[in-house]
Amino acid sequence: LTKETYPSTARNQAFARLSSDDIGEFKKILSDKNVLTDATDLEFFNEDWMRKYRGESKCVLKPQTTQQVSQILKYCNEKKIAVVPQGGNTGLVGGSVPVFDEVVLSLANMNKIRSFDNVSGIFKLDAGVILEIADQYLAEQGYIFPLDLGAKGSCHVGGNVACNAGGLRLLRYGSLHGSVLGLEVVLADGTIVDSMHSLRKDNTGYDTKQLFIGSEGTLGVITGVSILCPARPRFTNIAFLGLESYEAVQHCFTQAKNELGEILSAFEFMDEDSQDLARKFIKQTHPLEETYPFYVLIETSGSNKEHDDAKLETFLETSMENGIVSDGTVAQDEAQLKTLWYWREGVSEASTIGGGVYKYDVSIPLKDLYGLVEAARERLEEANLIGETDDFPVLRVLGYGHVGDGNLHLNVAVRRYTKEVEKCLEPFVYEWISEHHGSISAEHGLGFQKKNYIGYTKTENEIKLIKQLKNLYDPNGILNPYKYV
Ligand code: FAD
Ligand code: 2HG
Ligand code: ZN
Repeated sequence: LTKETYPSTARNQAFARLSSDDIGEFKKILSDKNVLTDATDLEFFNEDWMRKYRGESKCVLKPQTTQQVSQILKYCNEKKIAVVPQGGNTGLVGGSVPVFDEVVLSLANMNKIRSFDNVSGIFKLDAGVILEIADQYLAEQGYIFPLDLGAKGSCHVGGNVACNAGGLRLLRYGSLHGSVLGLEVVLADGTIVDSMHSLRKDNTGYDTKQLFIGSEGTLGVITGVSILCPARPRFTNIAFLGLESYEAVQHCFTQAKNELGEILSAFEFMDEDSQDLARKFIKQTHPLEETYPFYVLIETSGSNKEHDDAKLETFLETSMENGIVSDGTVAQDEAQLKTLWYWREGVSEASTIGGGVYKYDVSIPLKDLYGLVEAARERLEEANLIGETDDFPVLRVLGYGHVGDGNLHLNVAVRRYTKEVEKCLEPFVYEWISEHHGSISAEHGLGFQKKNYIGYTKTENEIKLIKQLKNLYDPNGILNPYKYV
């Protein structure tokens, strides 16, 4: 985004500007090498994954222990120094980077696995462990992390919990609000709240950890996570299907639930525009020879190969016979499994191919879900903003996502960011969602991008409660300011 298109916000002058004394204090708490002030070292931490939002932080702190996080926050709270907690910096709503000169508190050096109980499946780890590393550790023990997403190679489990990430297997393992059993959190004033429990059931009053799940760094810094992990399924199948209509996608979902039952572990969809950009980005032969208006990726996971294969075969035969599915392919080995997943997971990155992208991660009741993509496309066409040549700012409107969870990713791929495109899409998209009883954020959070739009989903009294909680836990407002609270 350029100055002209960056959302307008003013620096809060109540926050102190960082002095050399402050840097000296940070160096006393951490070792010199964990206090970054060199401009080149700061670049990664100041800019988000989409290279869309950029801050001007002069200092990144990389604590190695919870005690150090506590000392840093206590100091910053007393001095009124604003702080942005940061995990792997893969968030997609501009929440993980500073807006002005906030200090970045990176959890990257808090990356130790604390314990794993291979009877109960309860896993305790530092917040800065990379999701894929956590899952690889579990794989060796016959278990699986109950969350998977395209950014697994960089995102942190603490970052996942902080934005209540959903991902590719929520359909099977549910939300982090269910699987997280406990957290270790440091509050703005440095207080350490330890609830790293190993209990599935605990009804002793308010479940305070839930407040931090999805709080996006505005209420406290998560330093430890205790999470219940399921046994790793031994056999996985993937089917990649072509369908003629969104109606057929919905029928296909009903049929998959009925016929695949307990082995269904993912149900994802992509439209042809999203696959067309993926073709240009991936530069390999598409899994299906012909093009279709819609594609569905189905994953099954179970413990008995013959049983799972037979179920999938019956499902495919029936859905082709009754015309729900027009064409399809099934992965024959591990390599094909990964390739087929890539045609779905790769769409997020492919959407940036033109130069920029407006991303809307939304929940909408299933019957209306694709209607938003059609409405956005029509509106951009009417405004003469979309076309095949460089004269038009918009390249393509894509619809894909976790349709099994009612979660659509509407991506408007652009050649350049312009006020015209933004005005055409916002608040139109949010109004449309509100009218159709959806949520303006399904799984990515609100961050900086959606900070002015929370009212399209939450009621006035809900917002009041959020503000009251923020004032209680962080009265100086030092944690992740300028974002949604
Ligand atoms: P960051 O981006 O660093 O931070 C995200 C937010 O959490 C920020 O507000 C930050 O301040 C806060 N935060 C981070 N760590 C902490 C902490 N320890 N304590 C307190 N606050 C903290 N999301 C989904 O839900 N589903 C998907 O399928 C999905 N796929 C993705 C695919 C790609 C290719 C990419 C780039 C992103 C995807 N995302 C998805 C977005 C997503 O939210 C994340 O990738 C992930 O959950 C963020 O983790 P992170 O460690 O990178 O957090
Ligand atoms: C996905 O499901 C991610 O691929 C990213 O949540 C979606 O980039 C997006 O809009
Ligand atoms: Zn997603």
